[in-house]
Amino acid sequence: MPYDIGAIKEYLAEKLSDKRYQHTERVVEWAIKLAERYDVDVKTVELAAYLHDIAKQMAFTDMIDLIEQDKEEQIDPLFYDMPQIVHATAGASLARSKFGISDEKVLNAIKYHTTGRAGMSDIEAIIYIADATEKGRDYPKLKMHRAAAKTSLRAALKIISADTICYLIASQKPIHPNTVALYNQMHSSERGLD
Ligand code: DGI
Ligand code: FE
Ligand code: FE
Repeated sequence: MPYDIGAIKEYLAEKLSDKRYQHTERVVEWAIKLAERYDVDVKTVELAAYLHDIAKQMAFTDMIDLIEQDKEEQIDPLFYDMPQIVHATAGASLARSKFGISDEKVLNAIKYHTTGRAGMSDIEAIIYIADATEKGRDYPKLKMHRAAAKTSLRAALKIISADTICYLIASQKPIHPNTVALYNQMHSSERGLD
């Protein structure tokens, strides 16, 4: 699949703040390390990492328009209650429409990088984990989360999904079903995930 990483970086540098662009670069760097560690295709992970927050600084209504124009995506009614999650689906739409990305593995890694979901692929997990635990993040359990990422993708998904839900509850925010589904899958002994 041909894609132009130079054009993507140029677009990111123009559309994202310096801070957000630097976050993206740290996610790329960390995601590549995790891909090497877990024997996942590095080029696919690198592309998804660059693109993961491509829509992060778009206006809410522009993100909604973008998703509405994309035949492959749908407006989730919960977007209106959870504006922070919309950039993930909008990012997948933008990757499709602006950069001609058609690799579903990349598109799903972008789409599910914020909420996660049950049954995440290794590529999706790496983007979700690298995003939450890049070294510029600043929260008390960061060290523990990075250590979990080095232990196993599953260990990291387990602890990150739990802490995300704790954070959302502590801030009285609604929780998306995909966030809950990831947490439940990671905390289900029946499936032998512990
Ligand atoms: O885009 P980033 O800041 O790099 O990170 P992100 O894509 O993980 O977005 C984090 C935001 O998404 C943070 O404000 C929490 C929010 N979020 C994640 N899952 C949910 C959620 N917000 C709501 N309301 N519900 C969720 O399930
Ligand atoms: Fe994001
Ligand atoms: Fe991010």
